[in-house]
Amino acid sequence: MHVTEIKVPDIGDYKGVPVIEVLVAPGDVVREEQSLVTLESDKATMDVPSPFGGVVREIKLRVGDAVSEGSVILLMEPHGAAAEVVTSEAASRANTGLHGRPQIVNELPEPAGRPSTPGPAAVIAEKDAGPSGSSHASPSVRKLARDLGVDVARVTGTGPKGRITQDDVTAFVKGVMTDQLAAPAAGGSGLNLLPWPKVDFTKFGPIDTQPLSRIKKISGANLHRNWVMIPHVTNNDEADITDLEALRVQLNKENEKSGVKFTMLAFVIKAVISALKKFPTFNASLDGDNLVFKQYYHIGFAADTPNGLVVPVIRDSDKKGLVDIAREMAELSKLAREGKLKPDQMQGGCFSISSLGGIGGTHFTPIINAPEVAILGLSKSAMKPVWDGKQFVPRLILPLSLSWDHRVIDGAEAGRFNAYLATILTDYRRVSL
Ligand code: CAO
Repeated sequence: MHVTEIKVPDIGDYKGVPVIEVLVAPGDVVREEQSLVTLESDKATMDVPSPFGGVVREIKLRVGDAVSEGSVILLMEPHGAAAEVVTSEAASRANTGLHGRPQIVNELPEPAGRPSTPGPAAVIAEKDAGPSGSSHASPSVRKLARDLGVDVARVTGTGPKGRITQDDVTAFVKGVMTDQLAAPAAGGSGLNLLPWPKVDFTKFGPIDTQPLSRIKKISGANLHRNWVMIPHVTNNDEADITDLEALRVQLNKENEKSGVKFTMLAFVIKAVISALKKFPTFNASLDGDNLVFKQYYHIGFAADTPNGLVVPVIRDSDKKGLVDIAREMAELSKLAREGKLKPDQMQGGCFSISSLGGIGGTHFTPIINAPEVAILGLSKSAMKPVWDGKQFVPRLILPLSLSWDHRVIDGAEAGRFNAYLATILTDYRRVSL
């Protein structure tokens, strides 16, 4: 294999210049004059272009290395013998005259009688002297921005000292495209967000990188859309479940042999149905300018599984008794943990409940599960002193966190929903009213 050493060309008086970006990787096919690395001194940013086309075989330096004229950048296998001819022509064309004729190519192994060939000069940009004022970007990045019609002044740099990288430019373009696609027909300014921070975590300590699970990827995309598109508000409230807990414990004792365990969540599902019947907007979905009021009550509950979050749905929960709901919840939770839920067991939900009660916490902000318009979060119940008018008495208090879509529901209505739910949970006889 015919391999050629590519070296740093004549870069004027600059010595020990740090490499700030390596723009190619082993296996890359590069064009003549394509930038290979970016160097940055106190005063200038320089791109070192390839003297000819070829395939990169090995990179000989890393970001952060300090280099001077003659430092080896990489080994390249040129595109055939024609490369030598092209190289010298290209070198003359590319030599800007700024820093004389560079000597950057040495062959490995040097074929007998073959002179080393010159390459193009480094392309140098004075720092902070770009066409867009104080934007700090290397020549190759500026060229990429120009080619894509991007004003570098609008790009936020994430490189060292705020330098704009190629990734920043592409992230900017992606951001603009995404905003334009997502923007409503009537217009809108778009989010115009900063690019996601790119951090080399290995700089700070050892790491272990693992791919996201399939469930996390799917639920993540859904959660992200819901969080960004729905104007969420969360109302926090508390329910006194002292008597309900006593009932739950008693029922569990009586049904010990049946194998069905009544969990607090099963009671809450029944209570939620009463609240949904009283406040039908919470059992609705937005469809353009219409609100679709559902005449059925399918309740989803968030289940934590080793692979991520899933939301099985208990269909027609209003028509089922506590025993059936408790049994179905246990079955669906088991299937969820085993990754065996079928798609239709996660579809058609009207309202979701996310219970962290078995784990802990006081309140949280659940994310609405679109196209639903509200979700109830349950945290861990705890004994608290409650003033009964004469004295403080110990009561078991269940925290309720209701997130709702402000396009559909108003704060007063949400407050009433929570208060009503708390009343039912406190006096469970009301659940059937
Ligand atoms: N307060 C205090 N204790 C509670 C409680 C509450 N609100 N809710 C449940 N508990 C207790 C239960 O009584 C049980 O105690 P015992 O074992 O002594 O009887 C224990 O906590 C464990 O309950 P559980 O979690 O097995 O049962 P559950 O019906 O409460 O929940 C399920 C079932 C599927 C919701 C749950 O297993 C789960 O996955 N929870 C996590 C949901 C989640 O991840 N939500 C976040 C979504 S957003 O990322």
